[in-house]
Amino acid sequence: MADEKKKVVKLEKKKKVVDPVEASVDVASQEMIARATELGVETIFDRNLTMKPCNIGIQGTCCKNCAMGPCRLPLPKGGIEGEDERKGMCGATANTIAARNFIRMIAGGAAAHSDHGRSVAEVFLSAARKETDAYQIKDTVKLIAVAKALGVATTVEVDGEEVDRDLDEIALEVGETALKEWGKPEGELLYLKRAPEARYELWKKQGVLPRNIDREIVEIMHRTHIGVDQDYKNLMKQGTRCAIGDGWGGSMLATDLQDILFGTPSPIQSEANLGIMKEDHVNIIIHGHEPVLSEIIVAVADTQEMIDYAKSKGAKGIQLGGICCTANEMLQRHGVPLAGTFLQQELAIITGACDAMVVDIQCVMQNLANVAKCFHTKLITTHPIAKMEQDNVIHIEFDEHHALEDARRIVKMAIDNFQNRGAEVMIPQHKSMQVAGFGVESIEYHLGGAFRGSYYTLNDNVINGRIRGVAGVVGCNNARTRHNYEHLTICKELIKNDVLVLTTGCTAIACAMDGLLSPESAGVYAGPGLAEVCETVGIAPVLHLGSCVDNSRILLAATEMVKAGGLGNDISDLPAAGSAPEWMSEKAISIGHYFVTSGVYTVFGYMLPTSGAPVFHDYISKDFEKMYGGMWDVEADPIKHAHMMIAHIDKKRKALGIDRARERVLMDMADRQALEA
Ligand code: BF8
Repeated sequence: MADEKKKVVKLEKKKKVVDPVEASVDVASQEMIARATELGVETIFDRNLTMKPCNIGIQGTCCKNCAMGPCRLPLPKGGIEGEDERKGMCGATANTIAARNFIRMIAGGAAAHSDHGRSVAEVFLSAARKETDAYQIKDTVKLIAVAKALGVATTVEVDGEEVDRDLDEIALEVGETALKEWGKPEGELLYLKRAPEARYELWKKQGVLPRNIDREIVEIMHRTHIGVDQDYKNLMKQGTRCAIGDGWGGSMLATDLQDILFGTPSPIQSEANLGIMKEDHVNIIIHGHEPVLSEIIVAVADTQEMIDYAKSKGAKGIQLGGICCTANEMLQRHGVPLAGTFLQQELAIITGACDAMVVDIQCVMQNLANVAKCFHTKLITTHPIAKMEQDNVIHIEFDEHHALEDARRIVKMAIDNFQNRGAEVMIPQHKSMQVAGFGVESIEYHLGGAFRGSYYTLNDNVINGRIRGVAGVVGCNNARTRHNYEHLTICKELIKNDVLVLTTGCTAIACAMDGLLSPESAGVYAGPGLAEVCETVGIAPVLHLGSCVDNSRILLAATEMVKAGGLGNDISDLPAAGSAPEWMSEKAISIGHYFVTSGVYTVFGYMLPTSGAPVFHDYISKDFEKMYGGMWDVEADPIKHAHMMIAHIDKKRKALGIDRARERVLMDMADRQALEA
């Protein structure tokens, strides 16, 4: 008996309990983490305490590409003096293994973005062929712009006269041309020439112009198979080709075709955080990435028929909310509020008020099914490539040919479930106001005005030093770091130092939740120069540019800055830097690498899986800077991280000869003309 007692005490002692304040900086999340503990519902925050990451995998030097391994090559504690003699069974060095693993992550990330893009292209083609009632071409201005970028004729000759070509014809050819980018047998990606000319020429010189989107992904899988490419430099060349094919190919096409189908975003006001859920409404949380699904659900949930149906079941209406990048898609086009970031998906169900969580692809945790079991929530998977094994998950396959019926079924199922709620509803009462929906087009409009829309104004302000530089801060949440702490600390430090922040993905959601996307935040957090610009034009110092595929918008905004003049002739000349403070997904590595090879100094938080192979790490940092003008860096401390970015921005300002201009210079007409020349 006494022994048994001892055992129980010992077990109890062992069970670690999550400290909500240590786990997240967000009060709503803290409340829900505590609630999960109280109810005994296990979340990722618990598993973070009980499962430690593999010490060798984290270094990037575990190879499991054949059945003789896994071969594990940890770096000795004191480092390596003299020759590095570590080898796998086949003789693969630490550099080869780290490079193989790194580019397999690029392939995984590029595949995810690009396959998403392909689905959009297929729906686009269905719409252009008028095979579906659910989707139509919405933005014809963008259609024309994209047609031009893809080399599709927008005018035709009739009786010797050049006239506008029929829009349906243009849409059809745009759809067909776009879809070919995934697998065309020869040539190179058409969008590469949207990059500054100097960048395109550099890629050509380095031999990294992607041929088509899929091929570069497949070739990575081939080259990293046992006994193929065993030179980390050559492996990285393919990693580069593949990543460029993501940023300037699959992701960019996804963004463009989504804009044409669903509308190009423009600034829109909304709210963010779990507090957007309403106790007296049917709450439907949509989570994943492809707006192809969420667009139709937004439309159906807004119909009088569904609202009346919800009322007939005792609810006051229907509240939609988003998690992850689907959230960003619905927000930027319809103002649907954000429910939260990646790490809040389980917490949304723990409110007890989530009547349905509808998921498609990417960043969906399998544990959602286990959490949903503890509540009344219907968890609905919708995509043929993303199902779950747990038997409480409902699969309703979504297809563009019967999209409206599918969406109606899903929304009705959520409404019918409203009455099944238990007594345990607890919605945290925290949310923030935000303005989102920025893009290449709206930055031009906002900073230049309707009359003189251009990037000159932005460049002027960079040159005169009010804006010190521009940073792209993007990416995930990672349960190994304190939820949102790094995102917010880095963004605040950057804007305090007059760096304008462009954000996407979960960083954007984190900023929205903290109020950084409201114009008022300029006066509170931004340095005097940046605050002055923001207050003059009425924008926040952190601009939300959309989902993770929309990082392509950051590439194009940077290109517009180059084209506007005065800041060099390539992206690598700009006083700009990139960051992914809390990254975790393979997509983040692909994004990081296309930023680096587009000429951007890019810092990742937490860690990089390269520490076990220092020679390889030096290659993708120092050598890549020489080759591409952009490089990888890593820093877990958010303040140091931000200052590494600022130091790079200052280095670029010095190279441009504008480092002394941080005193205010008012430009007159002659100055402007000189700039434009
Ligand atoms: O694709 S930022 S956690 S949601 S992977 Fe996932 Fe990372 Fe969030 Fe958008 Ni992007």
